[in-house]
Amino acid sequence: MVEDAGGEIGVGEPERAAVGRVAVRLTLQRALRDMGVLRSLRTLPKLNQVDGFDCPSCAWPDPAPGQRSHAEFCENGAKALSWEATRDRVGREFFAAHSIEQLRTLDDHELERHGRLSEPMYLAPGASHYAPISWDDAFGLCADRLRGLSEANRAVFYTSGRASNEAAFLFQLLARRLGTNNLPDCSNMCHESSGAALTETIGVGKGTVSLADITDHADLIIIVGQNPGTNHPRMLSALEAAKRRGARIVSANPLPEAGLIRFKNPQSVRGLLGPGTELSDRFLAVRVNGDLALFSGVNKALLAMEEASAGSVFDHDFIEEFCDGLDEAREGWRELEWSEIEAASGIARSEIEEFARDVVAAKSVIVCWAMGITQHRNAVATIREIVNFLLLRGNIGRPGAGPSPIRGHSNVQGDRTMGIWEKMPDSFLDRLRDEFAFEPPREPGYDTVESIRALRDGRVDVFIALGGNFVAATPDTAVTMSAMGNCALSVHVATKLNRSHLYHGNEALLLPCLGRSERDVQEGVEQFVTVEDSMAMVHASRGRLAPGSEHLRSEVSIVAGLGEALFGDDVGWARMARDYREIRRHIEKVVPGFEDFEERVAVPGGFMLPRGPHDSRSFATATGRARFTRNPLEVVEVPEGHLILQTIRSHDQFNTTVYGYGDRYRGIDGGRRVVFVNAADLAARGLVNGDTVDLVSVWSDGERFARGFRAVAYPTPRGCAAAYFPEANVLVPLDSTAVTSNTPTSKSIVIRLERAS
Ligand SMILES: Nc1nc2c(c(=O)[nH]1)N[C@H]1C(S)=C(S)[C@@H](COP(=O)(O)OP(=O)(O)OC[C@H]3O[C@@H](n4cnc5c(=O)[nH]c(N)nc54)[C@H](O)[C@@H]3O)O[C@H]1N2
Ligand SMILES: Nc1nc2c(c(=O)[nH]1)N[C@H]1C(S)=C(S)[C@@H](COP(=O)(O)OP(=O)(O)OC[C@H]3O[C@@H](n4cnc5c(=O)[nH]c(N)nc54)[C@H](O)[C@@H]3O)O[C@H]1N2
Ligand SMILES: [Mo]
Repeated sequence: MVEDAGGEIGVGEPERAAVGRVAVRLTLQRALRDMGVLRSLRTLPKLNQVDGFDCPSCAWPDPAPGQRSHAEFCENGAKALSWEATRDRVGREFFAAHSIEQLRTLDDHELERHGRLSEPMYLAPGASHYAPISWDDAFGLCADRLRGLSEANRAVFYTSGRASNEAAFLFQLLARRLGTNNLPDCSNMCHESSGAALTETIGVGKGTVSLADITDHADLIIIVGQNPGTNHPRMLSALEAAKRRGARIVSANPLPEAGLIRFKNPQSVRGLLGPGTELSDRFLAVRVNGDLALFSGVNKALLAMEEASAGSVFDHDFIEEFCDGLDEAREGWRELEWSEIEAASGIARSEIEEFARDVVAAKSVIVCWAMGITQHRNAVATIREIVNFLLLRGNIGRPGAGPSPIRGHSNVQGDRTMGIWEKMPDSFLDRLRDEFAFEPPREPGYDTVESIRALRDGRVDVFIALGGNFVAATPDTAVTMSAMGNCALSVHVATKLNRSHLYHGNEALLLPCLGRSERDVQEGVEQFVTVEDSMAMVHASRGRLAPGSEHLRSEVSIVAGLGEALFGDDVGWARMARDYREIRRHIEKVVPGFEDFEERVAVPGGFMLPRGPHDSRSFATATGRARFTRNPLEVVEVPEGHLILQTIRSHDQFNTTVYGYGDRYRGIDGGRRVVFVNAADLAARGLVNGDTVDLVSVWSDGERFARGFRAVAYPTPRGCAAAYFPEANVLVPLDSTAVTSNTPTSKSIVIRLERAS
């Protein structure tokens, strides 16, 4: 366990409104501190502009080109940018001065704070320090170890969602050319459950709405399991626009998040000086893991209204023409008891019925969700039930309606589109074969959890990561850390030093790459890359700053360099790395929806990928229809005296990147080892606000400990608790995953509190 260097933890009142003047001031302070005046002026105005670069923070879409403001970014986007564009560097002197052992004692904030990685580094077997290596030697060494594998499946290729489409496409090509589908990615821990449920029920693993559906058309927007004020701040402007024209918002969350309550838009006088905009019209304090019960309850209430009103609630024309499976689903709602729904959701029947009346009063409804829904054992069932809810009233494939999973990393959706998935369909693999004239492997590869098991059991020799922080982001930290030690070589393509670089294989490589904000010039010609946002818009991104060091290479050129060292010029690696248009020409042939890629991405704002349900109400499911499903109410059993713990992001982090020790909206300051618990639950254990406790998670294979947390009395339902990711990841058992999607259950861990010894 690493103590954080935050010091004394301060606890104040949680805030009731998000953004406002404080956010604007803090944004500028942070940018000036990390980047200085010139870099701030050169970068901030280019964030999310058509001639600029895609914000490296979240995947929220950009408004149409004419409608963008001059400052199309948020406090947390600016933090992500300043963090990347910092003037500090981690070079050979830094590594010579710090052993791996010393670096392991630093917390996540300190590790990254030292600055950008600035040259390739190599850790020899048994060595205590990373030492410089040339790019050619690094590629040669990696190719040599890959060539020496007894079989291709002993290599794993991990991707984090910041990689561009071009880099991701090359990375999957490299893995498949080698002969493996072992392509785990952060999505396995993120929206995999959404992809699984949506593909089964509507035939496409993505959301079906666009930004205008939210801003201009929806009558009711439901936000569940998502904290937009922190994680998708620009969403608040869209919600404000929706409210202005009379839309209603219902949100369901175990925590009263500031960004769900009130928004003070920094772009408007009313927001800066006035009271701001009230956001949620109805706030449901659902229990952690209670959403399957909540949506089953609303659907049951809608069914009762339908029957009481002689069939005026459901959209019969839509159901008749486009759906199947309603009879079975209806049976499920009939059999479900209200007492079970109330117990599991923590919401009274009367309130669920009122919510159902909001729904019937709305012509068009959108449901937005994020990790509060996807990281549970019953996640896929919950999302299928959300689809049922939308289908009942034909809320899909028309303006202002549909499912909207709000994606995490800025290009996580695009990486999937490009083939970063351990089980891409045969149709994709066939086109890959035809385009590059080799036979790609067909057997499914390892996802994230399977990769950890394979590492643990000695079935992996080479682990290569295109970004991310595998060791810290994955569950069961102690297991993962020791599993990494079993491989022969670990390789990380990264911008900043992190924990994964310190829990390495027998030898290790650190390959430093350009960030989004940096100019990418290949053989004298400036290149751009492309990304896809949460709502399937594909657009160009061009960095503006000079590269952080002369040794940095683009992700594309690193992956192509590995490819060439390994295979020579079989598929034209060098050509693709010289001119990214070559990669886009291949993407056009292999990935559906990218016809005339180069021309269409040249249009300011880019283009929207086809999505059957959105474009023409066509559903590419097993039956060719949108599918109602029956989802029995299964919830996590919490034994007497225990709590159900969810792990969340503070306002001052991006996943495992910790910008600082505060969490302004929740009133926390100066440290991250806190656990939020209902005051009555503390009292019931003889504890008070401010006590130091150990968190003990309970699983069939034994107990796991996270020690030394400050208990914070907080307004969350009885029986629920919350702590920050990644500090709490030690508590998540590797085998505790969602049914079907295999996503770790980071939002429902059974724990007990013990007074710290
Ligand atoms: N600034 C910043 N932006 C980010 C990120 C970041 O770390 N920092 N991360 C990016 C990534 S990769 C992702 S995936 C997204 C994550 O975006 P979010 O999903 O908003 O992130 P979390 O902090 O995990 O918050 C989950 C929310 O769900 C609620 N919740 C937890 N359990 C339940 C439940 O059982 N039911 C319901 N209804 N609610 C529940 C929590 O109280 C919390 O409000 O954000 C992206 N954007
Ligand atoms: N307990 C718990 N665990 C979780 C979650 C949770 O809610 N609770 N959330 C899960 C989710 S939703 C996600 S998406 C995963 C995130 O898992 P990852 O994507 O693996 O982790 P990140 O923290 O986003 O990765 C940060 C690192 O990425 C590198 N990096 C930053 N920018 C770039 C770049 O442009 N290129 C390259 N090559 N590298 C770059 C830096 O070195 C930085 O240290 O974590 C998951 N883990
Ligand atoms: Mo994510």
